[in-house]
Amino acid sequence: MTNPPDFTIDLRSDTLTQPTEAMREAMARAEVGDDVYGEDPTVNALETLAAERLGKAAALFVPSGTLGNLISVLVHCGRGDEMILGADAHIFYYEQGGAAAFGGVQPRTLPNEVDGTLDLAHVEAAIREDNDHYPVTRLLALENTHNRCGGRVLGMDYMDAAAELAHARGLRLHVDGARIWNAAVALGVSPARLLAGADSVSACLSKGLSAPVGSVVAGDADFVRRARRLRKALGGGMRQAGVIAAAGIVALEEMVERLADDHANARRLAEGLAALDGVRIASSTVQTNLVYFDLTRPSPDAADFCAALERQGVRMGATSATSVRAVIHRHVSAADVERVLAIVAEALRAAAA
Ligand code: TLP
Repeated sequence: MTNPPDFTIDLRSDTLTQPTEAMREAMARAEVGDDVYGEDPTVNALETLAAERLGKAAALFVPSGTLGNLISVLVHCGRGDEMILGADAHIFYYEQGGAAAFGGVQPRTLPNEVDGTLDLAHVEAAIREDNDHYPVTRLLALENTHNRCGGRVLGMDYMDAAAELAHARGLRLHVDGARIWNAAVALGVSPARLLAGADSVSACLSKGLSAPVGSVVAGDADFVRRARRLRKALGGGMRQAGVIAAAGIVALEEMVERLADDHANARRLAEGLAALDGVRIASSTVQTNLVYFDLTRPSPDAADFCAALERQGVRMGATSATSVRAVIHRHVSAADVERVLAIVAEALRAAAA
């Protein structure tokens, strides 16, 4: 029996990031009030800052990305309305069908292209005509960066074209921008510009930006007024939430630019993986901090492979029988990436032996 390793490099998600010292200090000194009365100055400051960064008139602090998406969809759609989104969208794939369960919203899924986009000709064809048989199509939802499509970035021209199509046909555009900060850094544009055509966005503070809790949703004043009512109805009114909003302010002010380091480490990981026998990855498609790769041999399956890595101190997530996700974040250094590559190479050798 070999001893368990005395380190863990945890690549399961960027949600694992811990608050920084600056966040903890800001949390300790945060001025607070009852946010359900709109009287928490720190929450108000975060919402003002987030609205500005996202280029919208107003923003609302919410406990999670899942709640941010749910609230946004329910503001835009009534019961029986239809939303168009990708079959690999987080909203469709990972949110327990919340919009259908709690809002009676029918998802109309289209296949995601490998780059995370939806073919706009398919979108156009999926928009319902006015007909008594049909539901009313109200919403197009995009995801940027796209998680299940490998953290791919939807570019500015595509975002603009999607917004133009949606608006020309009377639809709203919601963006699940859990990692919109990564998309903006990768493109070298502001999130506000990237989201210029979006009617709403849900953006996470607690992923690569390292805040302990929270997301923001942003849109026009009417959207945010209705979102605030829904947040309360869904149990998301949080009273002295300035204690956590304080960390969100630090996240927006100090933690966005450094995402470029995560992207560089992710690229290095992808290139190293591409050189290994038993792995398939199109490393040139790794644009941000998510690295998905496939195992090319039937055995072990991805879950067993991850279990073997974990015994060597590396944690990744199996996303299907053959595919694995590794997420780069603030607690993963360039040296850690090299260590991970050596451990993966060894696990593959051991599996092939
Ligand atoms: N994603 C999580 C898991 O749920 C898969 C992760 O580890 O990546 N939108 C996108 C695109 C997301 O990736 C996530 C979280 C969410 C929304 C939901 O955010 P939370 O976890 O704050 O509800």
